[in-house]
Amino acid sequence: MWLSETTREQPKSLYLNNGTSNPFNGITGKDVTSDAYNTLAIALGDVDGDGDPDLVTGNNLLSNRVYLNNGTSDPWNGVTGKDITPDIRATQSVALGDVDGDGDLDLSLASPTSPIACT
Ligand SMILES: [Ca+2]
Ligand SMILES: [Ca+2]
Repeated sequence: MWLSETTREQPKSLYLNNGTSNPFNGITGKDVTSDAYNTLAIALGDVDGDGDPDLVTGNNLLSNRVYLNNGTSDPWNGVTGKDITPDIRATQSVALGDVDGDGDLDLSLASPTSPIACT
């Protein structure tokens, strides 16, 4: 699976690996969502603990969003993104990791004009 880095205000795209030595040859990307946020960074991680990777997007001067995997082979079909926080930043980097050791993924965001934020 490959998620494209998006261009400005375009939907995020998903490319599923074809299982060959040329893993994305002939693959057509699917839109993850019809949201047209100005996404500059993405990360995958199981943020709701159901075993499926979820998508977190870092957006430029818009709320950062999370898209929970629906558990099917079309993992974001029909999924509506949710704003993570009301913070508005020029997010350019997103990282997921369990920084407090409680077993849940935490989120770190970086932007060129704000301190690094952890959620
Ligand atoms: Ca999940
Ligand atoms: Ca945690």
